[in-house]
Amino acid sequence: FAVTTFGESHGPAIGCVIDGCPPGIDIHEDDFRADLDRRATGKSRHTSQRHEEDAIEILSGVFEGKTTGTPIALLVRNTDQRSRDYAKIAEQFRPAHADYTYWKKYGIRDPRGGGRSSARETTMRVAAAVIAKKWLAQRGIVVRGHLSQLGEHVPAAFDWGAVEDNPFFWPDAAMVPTLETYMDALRKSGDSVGARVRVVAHNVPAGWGEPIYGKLDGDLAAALMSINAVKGVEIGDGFAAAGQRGTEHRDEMTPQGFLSNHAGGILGGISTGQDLVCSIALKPTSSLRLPGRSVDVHGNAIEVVTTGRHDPCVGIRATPIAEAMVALVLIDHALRHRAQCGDVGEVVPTIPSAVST
Ligand code: EPS
Repeated sequence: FAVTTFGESHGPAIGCVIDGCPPGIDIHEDDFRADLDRRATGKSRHTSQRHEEDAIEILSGVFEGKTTGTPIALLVRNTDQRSRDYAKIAEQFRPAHADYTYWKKYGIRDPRGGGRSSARETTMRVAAAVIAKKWLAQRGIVVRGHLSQLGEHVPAAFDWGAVEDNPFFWPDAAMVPTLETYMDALRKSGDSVGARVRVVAHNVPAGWGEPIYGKLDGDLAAALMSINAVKGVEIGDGFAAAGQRGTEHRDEMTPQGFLSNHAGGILGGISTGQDLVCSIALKPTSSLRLPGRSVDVHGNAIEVVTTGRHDPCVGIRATPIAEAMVALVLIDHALRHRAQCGDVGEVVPTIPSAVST
């Protein structure tokens, strides 16, 4: 299950091609709406106010509502792109933005909006993953995520039921007013802030992943790190493992199942049958109204001020994107496992105390 995307933020359209999708999956254009809306800009005052329709057109690989096994091409036409001042931006590098590295690598870039490096591109990852999530769900596998840190704020309580009821994907409903006030003040200040997103995949069978080249955690790390603005990936306890004792970190086993889940559901690059748990850290958005020192394409010292429609925290919209990357890796490994071992594996019972919230 291989996905590639194409398109620029202010070009005519963005799209993706999916190769190796199993045949016979029911897919209609309406199926994409929910996840694309979860990711979209302009759904609350706390995100970019660009209003895109994000309407999916299925160009190939689906006949009479079912995938045919041939390459699936999906297209979304950009409808709210505005690039009035890009001549100025074209000469400047925003500090902490990919403007600089694209220029250094290619010597040319599309400076309209974020061009190819815009988070707009993640629309198509989410779209591709709608198909992956559907196939996984038919096997009982549910991939879901939530924001687990917004700047200095972390949830004081946890309830999956709260996550979809606020614009932050925040699992603690009582804290939402605090976050609203925090984001309003941040937006007014012109600054931005980082965030952390956690994703859990429930009912992943034991056995997915290859022992060395193609470890499940290695592929997850690569996929999650490929999301714009991601600076860190953790599996299970992640970096906290560096300070733990073996007796604390190990997940003891009983005939009824694992007693804990510090591993995040992966040992030796292969899924254990525990819940798969991973987190990403996203950096603060680099497009800021507050002036920052930089250089232009000629090497002159300049001061950069970025106007336009930007997210004060890209992490707020990253939950569906992180879920999407996890789902894409999981379906790929499920199909590889089936090719080698003959089935998609068996779900291991987990005792309730080790089920991840
Ligand atoms: C983004 C900058 C803004 C956002 C965009 C993400 O777009 P641009 O400057 O390219 O017009 O609106 O988000 C989207 C359009 C989207 O659909 O996610 C950036 O720099 O990443």
